[in-house]
Amino acid sequence: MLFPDLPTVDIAPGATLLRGAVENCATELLGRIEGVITVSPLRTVITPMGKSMSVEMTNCGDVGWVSDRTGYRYETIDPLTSSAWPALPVLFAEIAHGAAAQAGFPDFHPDACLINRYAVGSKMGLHQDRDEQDFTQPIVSVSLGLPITFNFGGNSRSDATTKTMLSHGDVVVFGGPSRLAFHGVGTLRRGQHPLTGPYRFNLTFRCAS
Ligand code: MD3
Ligand code: FE
Repeated sequence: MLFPDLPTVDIAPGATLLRGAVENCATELLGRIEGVITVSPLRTVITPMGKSMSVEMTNCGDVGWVSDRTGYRYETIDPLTSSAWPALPVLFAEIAHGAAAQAGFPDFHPDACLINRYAVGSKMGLHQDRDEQDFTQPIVSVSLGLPITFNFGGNSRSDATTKTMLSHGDVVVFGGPSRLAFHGVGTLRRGQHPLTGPYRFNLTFRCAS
């Protein structure tokens, strides 16, 4: 197992936090992110509602999550470059698989990784992730750089939310009863992280197709 001695915290049924799990490989992860961004640059996208998202994003893997006037979906071609998304780095695949296995999902082999970059003022409102084909597979989240408040609700938008801080190196596996829970993050506060400067990065690994 990749993180054998790590304490796990259940933040909700099916949601397992591996605090600091990737701290010791953060520099290598950020190097891989840089490599992806060189090929498929970060960009802001517009929602079907016509609003610009405050988070900058890109993808790697067989498919990538895209949003435009016509909707949300996964695409094999990056609409910005008109080429395939960069391949999922082996390190990403190992971390995602290892974290999911530790949380009780040993068959997790993601085909998509959404990379979000938060600058000061960026936020993400409460939403569900339901553009993927297989909801029996979890989503694995990796946080790097500045910390942010994570809001975690239930399966209805109006359900109460709990707040958890997500910090550098944290990994969370959202499966089972948490897979379709509403979630979002608060506004990124100004700060400086030794490895990411004024930014927070979040990787989400998905079985999309
Ligand atoms: C719970 N990203 O990309 S990560 C997203 O920090 C997204 O960038 C946030 O929500 C971020 O869709 C939150 C935690 C997370 C990610 C996916 C989930 C929690 C989730 C999917 C289902 C349930
Ligand atoms: Fe989400």
